[in-house]
Amino acid sequence: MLRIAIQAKGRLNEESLTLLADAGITASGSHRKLIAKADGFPIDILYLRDDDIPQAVAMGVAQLGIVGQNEVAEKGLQVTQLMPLGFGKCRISLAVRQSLDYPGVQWFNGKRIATSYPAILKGYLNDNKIQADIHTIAGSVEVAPAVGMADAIFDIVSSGGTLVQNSLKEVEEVFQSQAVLIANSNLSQQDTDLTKKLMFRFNSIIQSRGMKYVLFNIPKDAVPRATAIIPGMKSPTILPLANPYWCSMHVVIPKQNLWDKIEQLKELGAEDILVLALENLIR
Ligand code: PRT
Ligand code: ZN
Repeated sequence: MLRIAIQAKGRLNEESLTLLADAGITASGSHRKLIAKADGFPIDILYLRDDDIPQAVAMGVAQLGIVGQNEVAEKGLQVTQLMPLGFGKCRISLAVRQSLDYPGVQWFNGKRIATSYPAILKGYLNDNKIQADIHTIAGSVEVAPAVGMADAIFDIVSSGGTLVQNSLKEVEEVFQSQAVLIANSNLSQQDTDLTKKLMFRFNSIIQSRGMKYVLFNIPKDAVPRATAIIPGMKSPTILPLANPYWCSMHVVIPKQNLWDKIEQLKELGAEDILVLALENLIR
C-alpha cells in the first residue's frame, strides 16, 4: 500500500488534490484527517506541513510526496525527485532596498541576509566566494531590512508584489522551483510498480494541460496548407462534410501558440473554429 504526503493547507494543497483527483484519486471521508484513504487507487493521503514532507518521504513514513523543489533542496535529505508537476512555480532570489545602486553580487560581502532558506543561500554564497552573515528567520522575511534586522533578504518571489510593497528589489535569482513528485529511495517492487502507474497518469494530465483540442471547417483545397501549419500529433483528422467542397479538421495544439495558429488558419479560409479543453492526453 502506497502513502503519499501532500501539504495539509497552503499554496500547494489545492493543486495537489486537483492533480490526484484528475488522476482518479479522491480522498474518502468528508472531513480531513491526518491520513485519508483514497478511492480509485491503492494509496493513502497523508496531510503534512510542507516543511515536513521531505523528511516523511526520506524516512519512509510516506513513500511519495508532493512538495516544492525549494523544500527538497533546503532539507538536503535523501529522496528521489521523480517528476516536476508544473504548478507552485516560484524562484528564490536575493533582494535589496530599492534605493540601493546595486553594483553586483560582491556587494553581499560582509552583509547580513535574512532568509528561511539558509542552506540554499549558503551554497550560493560559497559558489560565489562571498562571506556574508546569514540570519535565519521563519517568516515575514521581507520586513527584515525595514526593521533593521538585515541588509538584504533571500526569499521566495513569484509575482514580485511583496518585494515592491516592502520597497525591495530582486537583484539575483538563485533558485527556480515548482512542485515535484518525490519518492523514498528504497521503494519495494510493488510500490515501484504502483508509482509508475501514478506517474503515467500524472504525465498524461500534465501534458494535456498544455494542449487544446481545435476543430474547424475549411475548404478542401486548403487542407494541405492547413496541415503544414498544424501538423497535429501524427497528422490532423479530416472528416467529410455534406458540402463536397468543405471538410472538418481536428487537431491538438499546444496552447502557447494557439492564437497564432488560429489567425493563420482563418487566412486560409477556416470557419466555425471550436477550441476545446483537453481532458486527457494518453500517448
Ligand atoms: O504551513 P506550511 O508550512 O505547509 O506552508 P508554508 O506557509 O511554509 O508554505 P506556503 O503554503 O506559503 O508555500 C508552499 C510552497 O509554495 C512553497 O514552498 C513554494 O514551493 C511554493 N510557492 C509558490 C510559494 C510562492 N509561490 C509564494 N509566492 N511560496 C511562498 N510564496 C510567498 C513568498 O514567501 C512571499 O512572501 O509569497 C510571497 C511572494 O509572492 P509575490 O507573488 O508577492 O512575489
Ligand atoms: Zn512550510
